[in-house]
Amino acid sequence: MNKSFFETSKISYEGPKSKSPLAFKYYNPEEIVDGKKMSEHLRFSVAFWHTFNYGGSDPFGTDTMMRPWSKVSNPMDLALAKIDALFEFCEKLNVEYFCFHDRDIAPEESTLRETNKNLDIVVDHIKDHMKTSRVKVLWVTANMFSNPRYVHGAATSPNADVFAYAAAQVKKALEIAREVGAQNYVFWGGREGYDTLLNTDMEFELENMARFLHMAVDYAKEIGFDGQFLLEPKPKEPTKHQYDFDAASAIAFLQRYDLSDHFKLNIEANHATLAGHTFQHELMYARINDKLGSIDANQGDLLLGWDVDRFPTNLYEATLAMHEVIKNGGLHKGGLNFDAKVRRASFKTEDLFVVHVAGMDTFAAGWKIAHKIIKDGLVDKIVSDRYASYQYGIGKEIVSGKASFKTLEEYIIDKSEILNDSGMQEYLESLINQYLLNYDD
Ligand code: XUL
Ligand code: CO
Repeated sequence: MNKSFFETSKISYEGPKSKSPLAFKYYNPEEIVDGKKMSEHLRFSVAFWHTFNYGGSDPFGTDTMMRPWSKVSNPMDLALAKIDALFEFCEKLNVEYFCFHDRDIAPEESTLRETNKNLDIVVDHIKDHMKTSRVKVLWVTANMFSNPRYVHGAATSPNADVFAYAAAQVKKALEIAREVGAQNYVFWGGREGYDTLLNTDMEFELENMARFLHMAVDYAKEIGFDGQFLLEPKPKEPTKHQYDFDAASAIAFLQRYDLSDHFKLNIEANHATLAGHTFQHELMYARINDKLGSIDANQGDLLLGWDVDRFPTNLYEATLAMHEVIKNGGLHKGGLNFDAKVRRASFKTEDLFVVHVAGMDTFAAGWKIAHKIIKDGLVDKIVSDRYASYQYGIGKEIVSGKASFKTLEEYIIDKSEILNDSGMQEYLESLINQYLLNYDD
């Protein structure tokens, strides 16, 4: 437990003049804004799977990354070593949270009973670390997409034995979530969708997905797990069509199956763009429906049509995303989880620190710019002025419910001219540029 895995020293804040790849320029975790530390506003999290399990392979080539723990050959020793490395990494990076799938942290055996025994050993090890560390668990999830048994889905599999296996797996994952004090529990429906409707009873699959989620809610209540449940929308990949396609379809599903009170959403940037939306659109849609729970902070590459999980460095996108987070009153139990991986060519172990620093600085700067935009109120005023006609006269009657088709016809039928105003889009875009360049004024 005392062995060090990383030569990199603790990352500190050096300010915007620093050019060091291993120092924060914009993220000062201790800085207080609006009565809260920046670390509390942003609640960064390391994704265990990308940071400790990814070795750099892609469909065309093998691993490129030699990690300090790569030489440990016994699977359980390796699992425990990675937990040690995780706590050292988070502490050096000044990140307070991490997220994991059950199968990320312990090897799978031929029966669930045996697999669960491995999990128990690793979870005990996590709890030991937590006794002396301030690192906590943002969310836990179950991997119900990698093992071949999930070839047709988990809760939406046509095979009832698979449904049962998935249920038992989530039961255990919820027990783990309670054990480690996870603040949230995530369902990403990796294979909960279809490849062809020719072999799919969509209605039955959706009903089964709802039955499954109700069982999860009931079991969480039974064992006293009080974390927030989250659905993570994604339109496709690995399936052709995933049922939780985007925020709008996930929210409609929750409402239709009476799950709305129990779930919020975990919005991922690259999933938003795969669905043909901007990141901000998905965050705003979730927010206005009181469903913005947490964020998987990454970015896609708009020239590529698949999920690339890049570390986020696009300041413009980050600013608009943080605008939604601030308007949401923060992320509450949620956080900013870097569901992102280093590029295959960024194979040095130190790169793991460099990319997280880049992502954290991007969101910290974006948060501050968004904070200034909201505090100045100029953008908000332009938006509210645009709808000013609903504050008096006929507009007020529409909003208050006094108007009907008949009264509206009476009002408009003899009006020969309607006056519209400019949408001001280009001015607003240049105004955002001004904030991006002068956020510290
Ligand atoms: C896959 C994805 C997952 C979920 C957790 O695209 O985002 O890693 O975040 O299963
Ligand atoms: Co994700």
